Amino acid sequence: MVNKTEDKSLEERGRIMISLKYNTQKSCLVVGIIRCAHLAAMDANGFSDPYVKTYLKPDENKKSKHKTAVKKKTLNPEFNEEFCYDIKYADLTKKTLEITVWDYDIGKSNDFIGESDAVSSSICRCVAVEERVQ
Ligand SMILES: [Ca+2]
Repeated sequence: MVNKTEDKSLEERGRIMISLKYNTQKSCLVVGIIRCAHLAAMDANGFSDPYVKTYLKPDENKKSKHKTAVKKKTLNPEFNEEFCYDIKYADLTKKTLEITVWDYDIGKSNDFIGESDAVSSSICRCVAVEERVQ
């Protein structure tokens, strides 16, 4: 995993806690979006309406796109959602997991809050990792 936490020159946009597990019985990668903390405020009221999108790439059909529910008016959302990706264990090293955080807006396009460092799915042996959003 790329860890840029020491790099203070990058503006911090918040933190995201995720979990990565591989289920050998079902041959699937289980991506857990647990929570975010200290997200950037994108709305005039000083909050955001955050949700998280996950994407296992490369993926021509865009079938691997998932998103969590929107949490209204918070900078510290709790999601506790899991997404399963059917993939052979041996193929994990060919994939990259992209995780982005967005602010939901009514009537206009949603604002991008941040993206975690690319999480290589080859680190799926990790049970839980904390990633910085930037
Ligand atoms: Ca909003």
